[in-house]
Amino acid sequence: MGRLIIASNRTATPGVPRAGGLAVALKDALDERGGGVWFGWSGEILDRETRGVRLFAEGNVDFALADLTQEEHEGYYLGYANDALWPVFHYRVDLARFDEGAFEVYESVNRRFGRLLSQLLRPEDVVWVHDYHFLLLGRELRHNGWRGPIGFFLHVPFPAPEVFTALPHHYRLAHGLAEFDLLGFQTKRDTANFRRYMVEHHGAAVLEDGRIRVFGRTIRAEAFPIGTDAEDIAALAMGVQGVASAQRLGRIIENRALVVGVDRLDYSKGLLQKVQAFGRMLDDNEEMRERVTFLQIAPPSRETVETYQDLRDQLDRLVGRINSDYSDIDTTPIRYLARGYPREVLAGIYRLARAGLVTPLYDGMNLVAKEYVAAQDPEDPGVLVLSEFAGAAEQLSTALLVNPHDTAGVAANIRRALEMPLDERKERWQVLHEAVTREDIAWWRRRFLDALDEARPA
Ligand code: GDG
Repeated sequence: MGRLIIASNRTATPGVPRAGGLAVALKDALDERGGGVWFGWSGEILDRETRGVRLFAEGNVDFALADLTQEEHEGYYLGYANDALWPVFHYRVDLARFDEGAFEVYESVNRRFGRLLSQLLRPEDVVWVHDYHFLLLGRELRHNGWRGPIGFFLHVPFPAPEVFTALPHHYRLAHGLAEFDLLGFQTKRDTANFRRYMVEHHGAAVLEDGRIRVFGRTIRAEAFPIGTDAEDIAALAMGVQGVASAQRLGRIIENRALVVGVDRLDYSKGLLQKVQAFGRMLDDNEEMRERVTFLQIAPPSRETVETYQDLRDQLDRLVGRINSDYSDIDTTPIRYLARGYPREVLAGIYRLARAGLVTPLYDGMNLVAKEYVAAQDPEDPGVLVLSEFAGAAEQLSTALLVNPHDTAGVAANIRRALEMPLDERKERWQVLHEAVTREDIAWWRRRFLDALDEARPA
């Protein structure tokens, strides 16, 4: 079996213990195959271009890291990936900026990284590219003569063709995507969008076995819903630190039921709508005001981008308004913390929370939903309130599924979650738990790599 070569914008940090999740899963994948390379951006931004990659060996895995110049960071990362692709892939064409220069830099970084990566490849290797930063990396590897298998996994949604085509360069991106042999998406919905886009805009033919014939190539596109490290989360929730954090919070909130949300501070996560819905629940249900408290953890991301600063300002104001309406000398309805916490603390809090409120406007998967399920006490599980627009909704159908734009509906479901009888909570949770533990992160990576081993270039 050849080595596994992973390419992702950011890699795990060589030599530093991993907290869990994707970083551990990909490192396990590399180890399981007897070694390989994890290639990506070092996180360094330099004044001028450096040639080549820096290699760090960790056991039989090499981390190969390349730096970006200031201009590359602005055009490729901030400009095209985060300011054009991220909003369009999350159905926010209104927030996208289509800057010709940024696209050119995106293309040139993919070209340079493709060249650097191709120098590390050996004939039997298998390449696995991750996410929207590297849509053109497959094409660049082919330009550099690579004929072996290349898989691609998209962590964010693939939007409906009517939205994807808003990207002025979608045609070029489509050509790039067709150079991968296997395209993995989070959901059936995303896979269908991709297939429809290829058929309607590029005259693709879908073969009997589901493969797609387009631009003279035959490729596979399938759903590989990403999972979480469910057993680890459960163990953390019951571990010393998890229990201690839950006890500490439990003392503060006394006998109030806890509703919890954990989201990066990003407009795709529907934070404003969620807080509005919680406020609406308090407006509509006087008796609940004494009985419930909402903890929203929202670590800031992309803080230099204006849209993210605006979101932060709006959220600060909205939470402030609701708290000033409903706080009392000894109570605060919403605890909103714009910072991150260790995984152990999150796991303990998930287990304490009577309801998990995961209501993105659009999300590739949403791992918080799965982590919340994994952390519950089987004898007294909390209820997951989940957006129907999170990829996770395809697997987690016994959650309380909500439309995050429907403020009254979300408010009603928060209440329903808090009042749900134990039998129903258990029944719903058992189905969710079965899905989350069976289709966990190890299952995801193995399924993808098995499919990639079968998908030889045609
Ligand atoms: C992208 C896609 C897809 C959050 N706050 C803290 C913290 N987290 C952890 C969560 C979870 C992860 O970060 C976030 O994952 P999500 O899936 O919720 O969302 P994105 O960051 O947008 O990820 C998404 C994912 O890729 C994987 O394919 O599911 O759809 O958008 O694991 O627990 N972790 C710690 N402290 C925090 O404060 N330690």
